Amino acid sequence: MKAFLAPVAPIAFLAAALLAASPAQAETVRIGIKNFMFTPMTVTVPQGTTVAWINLDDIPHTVVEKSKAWRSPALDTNDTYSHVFDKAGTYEYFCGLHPQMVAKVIVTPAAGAPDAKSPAVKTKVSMRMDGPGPAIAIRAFIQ
Ligand SMILES: [Cu+2]
Repeated sequence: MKAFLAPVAPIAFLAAALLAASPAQAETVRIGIKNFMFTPMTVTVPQGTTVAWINLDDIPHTVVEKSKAWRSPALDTNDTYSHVFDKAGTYEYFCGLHPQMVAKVIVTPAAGAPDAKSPAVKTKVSMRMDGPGPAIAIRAFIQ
């Protein structure tokens, strides 16, 4: 038994080290898409949380932010889509294929978060609304 477990330890240590190195993405909250509903319909998470949606229906769904700041591709059964919420606020979203499917993510400010204190960083984070390209670049810059 020990022979099988031994190689796992260094990998677990590496995973723990990687998580520690990126505290802003330490937590992932999952939202199921089932019976044409996002479940739960409202989640409240601290800033920096990754939210992952999984489609549990037999038909495709998408996840689209209300102002279309971000959106998933069509998700087939068991497909997942993740978004990192690194700015506090309320984010309403819907399914682009079934617009009656609405839900929201409420992001609370993390204590000591850079954009809660520094106006300079706050300005940079707000540029995320420009589109996915700058969002990735700025996220990398902040981290
Ligand atoms: Cu849908």
